[in-house]
Amino acid sequence: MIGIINGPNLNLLGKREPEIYGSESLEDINNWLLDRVAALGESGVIFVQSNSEGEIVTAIQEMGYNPAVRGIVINPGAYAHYSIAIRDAIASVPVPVVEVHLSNIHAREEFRHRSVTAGACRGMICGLGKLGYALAVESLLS
Ligand code: CA2
Repeated sequence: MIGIINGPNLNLLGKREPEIYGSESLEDINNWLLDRVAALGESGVIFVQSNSEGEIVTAIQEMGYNPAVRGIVINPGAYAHYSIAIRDAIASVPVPVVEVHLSNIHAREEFRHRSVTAGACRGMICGLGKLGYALAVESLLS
């Protein structure tokens, strides 16, 4: 089982700013990812999207202490840039976590250059669009 967490505003994917985030919806990306995960021999995926910091912390804790979960992929959205609570939650769970950003946060506004959550993760992928989620899953299963 793999957990996929998407943070604030990612439910709007495909509706605005396609030049930055692409034209696919989060549901499109999640369906594409399900096939990619199945191709890697792992059938179970838990998807969570939340606009709320506390709900994301709870999702990390629940997935992170679920013995069936082999790893978590998280796109914390803008919380990556300032949420110590999400960083602490990532640091506190025994399962590996990989952070993903659709856009290259280093090529954007300066306030997006720093991720406070990435330092608690096994690794971080940014700028590769939806492929980043699949590569993150592959790394967690390998
Ligand atoms: O590149 C990413 O994946 C981000 O995590 C996306 C966040 C942003 O705050 C991070 O700096 C980088 C924002 C997601 C907002 O998504 C939207 C999608 C469609 C329309 C408007 C916002």
